[in-house]
Amino acid sequence: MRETLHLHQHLDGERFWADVEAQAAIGALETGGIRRLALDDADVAARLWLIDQAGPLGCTAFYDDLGNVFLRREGSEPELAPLLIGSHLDSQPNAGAYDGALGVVARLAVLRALHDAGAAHDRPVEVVAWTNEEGARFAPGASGSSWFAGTREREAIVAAEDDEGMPFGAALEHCLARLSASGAAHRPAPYRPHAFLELHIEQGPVLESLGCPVCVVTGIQGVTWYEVEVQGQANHAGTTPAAARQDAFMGAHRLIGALREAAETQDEALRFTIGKFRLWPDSVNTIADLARFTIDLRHPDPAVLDTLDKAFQRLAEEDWEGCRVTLGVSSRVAPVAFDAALLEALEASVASEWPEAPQIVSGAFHDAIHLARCCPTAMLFTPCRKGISHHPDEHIEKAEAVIATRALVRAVDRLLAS
Ligand code: HGY
Ligand code: MN
Ligand code: MN
Repeated sequence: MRETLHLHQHLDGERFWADVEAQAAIGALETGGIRRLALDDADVAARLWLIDQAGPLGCTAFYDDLGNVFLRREGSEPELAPLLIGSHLDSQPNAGAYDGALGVVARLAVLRALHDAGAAHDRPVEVVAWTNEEGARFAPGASGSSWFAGTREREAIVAAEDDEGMPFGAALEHCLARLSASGAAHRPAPYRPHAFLELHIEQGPVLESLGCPVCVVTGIQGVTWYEVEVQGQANHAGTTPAAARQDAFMGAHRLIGALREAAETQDEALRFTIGKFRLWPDSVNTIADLARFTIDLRHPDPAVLDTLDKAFQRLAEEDWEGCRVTLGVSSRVAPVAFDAALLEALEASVASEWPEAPQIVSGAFHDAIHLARCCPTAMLFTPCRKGISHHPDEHIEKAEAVIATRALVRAVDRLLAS
């Protein structure tokens, strides 16, 4: 192992924060939040902004067949598998400015530190912004990273449609054309990184409650997404007697009550969320003939997710106001435990910044949940105020974000020296 480069001494906190604010302006809403839905114009603008940073840093910008954007800092041994660090730039519909983006900007700070230090290293370093981590516009999430890691096929991903019927594939073609026009090089095939690191906001209350600016994340809980359809019969709201109705709303309403009851049989670690609910024909005086809703189910123990999956499938087969129910799984990702050796390197880096930092299992999923299935992977968290996220009130403190980014720089330094 060679001497580390003391890269952390080259972290320019002011420049880092200027980048955080530059990113936050892309897709900014008047209400104070941001909206950068996967592959929309604001999301593409954020990627183009990242590509623009490559040249001055002596890096090369690439994009792949899923629109993942990479900045590569060459090493003296270019054939070595790169150390990959990254996160995502897309957001929820009415989001804060730090979920994902903080991680991408912190990586930029790593490249700036390497550049300012005139660092020589054998292994290439790559920064990546993954496509469609959130899954808010096109379900399921983590499209770019799951394809790159080999856990999902491109065909299935591009077939997804948004609520307006726009296919992922069409939005992707538009994005790839913009990335190509930017001068970034096209690199079709994924590769197997030497290791993957992700710094992300915690999106929970633990670190803030401890006054801790950074910690190691040891794994991510499991997550299953369902799409449920309740098919009834439209009819006149004023003339149709109760006994003659097949009311999709009432069927969905009762079914949701039963699903929730099944979920409540599990421990308080379970997370059961219905985030989308739509009715057709969506008219005040017509009985709904179709209800569609989603379920987001999470737990650290795969056995619990499996038990509830069976219970949900059984409930879907029962009669709900004479309607027909289909319950489909749009995403099922098992929990991951991150790589022990990588965690050790991260722990040492975090301890240099904050000796008494805790270790956390992430309640939110991240691109790292897929990368962990193709290379040694681990994460760092930094706090957000009151743990609020997926909301315009999402907030981070500059001083804490700089400490967390310095821990990331130390980890990269340590891994490049090993
Ligand atoms: O849903 C999640 O856990 C992530 O924020 N996309
Ligand atoms: Mn995120
Ligand atoms: Mn998110």
